[in-house]
Amino acid sequence: MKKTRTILVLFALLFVITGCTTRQPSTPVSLADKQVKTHKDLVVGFAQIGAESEWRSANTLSIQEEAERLGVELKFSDGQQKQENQILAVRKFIAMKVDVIGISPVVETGWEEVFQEAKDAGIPVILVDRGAEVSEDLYVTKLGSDFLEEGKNAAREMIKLTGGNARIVELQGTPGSAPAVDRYEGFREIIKDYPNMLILASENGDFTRARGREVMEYFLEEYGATINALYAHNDDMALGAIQAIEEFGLNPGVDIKIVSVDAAKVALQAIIDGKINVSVECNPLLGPQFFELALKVVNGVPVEKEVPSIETIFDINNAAEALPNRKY
Ligand code: GZL
Repeated sequence: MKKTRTILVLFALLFVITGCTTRQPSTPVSLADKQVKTHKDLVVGFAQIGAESEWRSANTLSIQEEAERLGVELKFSDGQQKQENQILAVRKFIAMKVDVIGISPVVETGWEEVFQEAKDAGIPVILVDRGAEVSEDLYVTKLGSDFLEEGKNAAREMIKLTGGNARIVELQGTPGSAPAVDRYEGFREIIKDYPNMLILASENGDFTRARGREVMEYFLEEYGATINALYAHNDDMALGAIQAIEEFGLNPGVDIKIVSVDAAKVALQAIIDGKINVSVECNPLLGPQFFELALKVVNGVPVEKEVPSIETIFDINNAAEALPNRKY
């Protein structure tokens, strides 16, 4: 009897030491067990491009207002459309040991080194709005629009407006920026099948109203009334071009059909006034989606590599209805 009891005690001891109990094999630590952060715990660095357009200002406001609403500590930097300023800002955020870095890269190239520094520092990078040509392990996710599709939609609308017979001038966005590259490509992908959709000239308007006006003045000096269509990569350049067209003595939206991108309030008003014919929406209100992604990333919740924003196409049929509640 005594021998049996000794064996049982030894057996029980064996279980306790090696953990060989009847419990399930050890399960990975679940999020519920981890110290899960909330928005109020977050410190986020955001390297914004600048304040070049209505779209950008609305994008900035959306990010700042959402941070305020959620109680996120936001370190915000305005790059004034210079890549070197954005790189400096990312390095500053790394030194500050923020939890997440958000950035809208002004151009697609030149980010490998500084994104690698963020990765080495263990700080995740989220691309917001514009993309970057870097290896996919250097950023966690990209939130924003499909610029190629925006360019294709702009071309489809231009074909409808001109019956496939147009002499087009194009105001491009910032050279090397993802929206400019893709809107340029997308537009051509569609019109290549229409032999009478001719692009007379295409120049950089840098996404600003002032440059859009200057370049349109140049186009009008060169081509005059032979121009019957303008494709602008954003509304601000289209609005600048409208000033030049009117000064030249032509009717924007009538003599020269105008298709632009962004669908900011000012463009919807210009559509109602008959001066812009179509604006393809590019939604800048990315604040809520950005901070939702940031929290997931910090808490180790898997996120998609690409998160699309939802867009509409505005023309004379829907602009008036949308304008009163338009946030940007
Ligand atoms: C597009 C955004 C572009 C807008 C412009 O997502 O990057 O930059 O179309 C802005 O208005 O300047």
